Amino acid sequence: MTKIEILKVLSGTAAVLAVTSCGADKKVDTRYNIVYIMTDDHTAQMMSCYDDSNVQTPNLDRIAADGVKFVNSFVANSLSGPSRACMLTGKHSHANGFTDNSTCIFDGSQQTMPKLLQKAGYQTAIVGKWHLISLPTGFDYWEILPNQGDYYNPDFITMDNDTVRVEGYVTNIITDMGIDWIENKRDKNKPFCLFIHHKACHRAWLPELKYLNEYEDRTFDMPETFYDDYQGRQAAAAQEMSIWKDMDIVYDTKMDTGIDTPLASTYRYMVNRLSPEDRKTYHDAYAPIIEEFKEKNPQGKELAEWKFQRYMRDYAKVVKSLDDNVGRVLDYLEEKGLLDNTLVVYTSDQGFYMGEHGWFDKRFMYEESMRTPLVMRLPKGLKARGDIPQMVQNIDYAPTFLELAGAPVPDDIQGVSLLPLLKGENPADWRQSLYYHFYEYPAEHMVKRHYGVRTDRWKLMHFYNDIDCWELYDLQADPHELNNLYGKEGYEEITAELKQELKRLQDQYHDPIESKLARQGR
Ligand code: SGN
Ligand code: CA
Repeated sequence: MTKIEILKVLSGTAAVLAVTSCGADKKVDTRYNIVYIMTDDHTAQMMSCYDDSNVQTPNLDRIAADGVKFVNSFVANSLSGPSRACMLTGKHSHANGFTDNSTCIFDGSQQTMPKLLQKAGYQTAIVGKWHLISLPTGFDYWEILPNQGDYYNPDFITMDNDTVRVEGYVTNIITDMGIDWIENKRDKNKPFCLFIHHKACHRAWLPELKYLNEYEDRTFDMPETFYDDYQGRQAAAAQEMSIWKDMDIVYDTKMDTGIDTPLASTYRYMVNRLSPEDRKTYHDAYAPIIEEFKEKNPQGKELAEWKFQRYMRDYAKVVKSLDDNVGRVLDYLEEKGLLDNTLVVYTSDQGFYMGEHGWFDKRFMYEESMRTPLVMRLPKGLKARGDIPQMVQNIDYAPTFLELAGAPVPDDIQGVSLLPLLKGENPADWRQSLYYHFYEYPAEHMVKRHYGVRTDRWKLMHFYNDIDCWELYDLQADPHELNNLYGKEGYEEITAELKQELKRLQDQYHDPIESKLARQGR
């Protein structure tokens, strides 16, 4: 038997390739593996290592406990497709071309991080939600949900472009597919990067049957901004994502009394995917709640608060299955002896409103949706532990994974590698501001187009298109972003500084928005 030599070296900023020879002709590449788990719409308020007032997520917390928790983690454009494109390319939306969910098709011929990993000798795979319209490129294996996918007995698009229905609950199935790829489908001589992209916890929050009754005795605390009046914030006043006004009573809160609402037929289609037996279990769970709802017939604020509780409970149930499944991945990696050599990343495609400002959904550059959870379990050799305070963004994942793989990071990648932070370093020149740009308007939820800059303390935003409004917040004095300081006396200097910083970022990232607006006379 030939002795296996392991030559893992962390030199300078890059993890250097290690090859173990195992016999004369067989080479095993022992560079770090990457398991990237991304959920949909899972927000930090519903993850106990960030906020334990609503739910417990012991498995997600395990990742942070054995590694790091980024406490200032943000997206560049708070929407699914755009966020995924930022992550894959390491570039802002205008640069990767996927600016919104409704008009874009991802150009799969462009440079992406999975392609660069493949070039560096990695095996790559993605299972679950894709949402970029064109089929995946840069993956040795993929199996994806069509568009948003379904919670119950979902369809998947396979690599031979077939659509197959898989029996079961979507979060369990996607996890099974990920584990199956690691166990049975990859080339075990190569390091791998697996993307497990969950549908959970996207609207309309359909729980796994075994958790239908979970959280039903819980009354969640209402956020203090639930009855926000949007004073001084025109774009916030114009949105259509209010729990009270916009949540569909059948689709979102599952009160199917037989009435027709705009989304009732979509709801029935989703539930009818269950087998007759499972459908009965489902309806039996909601039947007493429907009865109580009919009896109480809540109106006004009572209805708003009732909808809030329903929303929180169903969302929490969906998170519970998700947490279980993240635990399954961690247990599997541990059992196979892979954990010490694997970076496990957990994040979401954006944050979400859990009643703050009275809302569900995301899109705005306000904190709840610009933020996204980000925790990492670190492999041996990466020494950081605990909270990481630096501002990071989803364009940073691509350069991080490339650097970890010892692959070159192309100059046109706009994100910054997080590897120094994972090594426990405190780089003196870390970024002091973040750029954000949201485009999907006019569209569902009617959040106006806007871009802006966020620093440690300040946020400046410009809402444009059919509106021309600026907002300025002091995040220290006003963490809930209720008091728009733009144009108020005493804030001229900070406004000018932030406008300059915004221009610097737009120049750095080559976002043409200012010149476009100038041409339109704005
Ligand atoms: C669907 C949802 C919206 C949600 C978008 C985008 N409506 O269209 O509420 O904002 O997805 O979400 S639904 O009636 O289909 O549920 S994203 O996370 O995929 O960007
Ligand atoms: Ca999402």
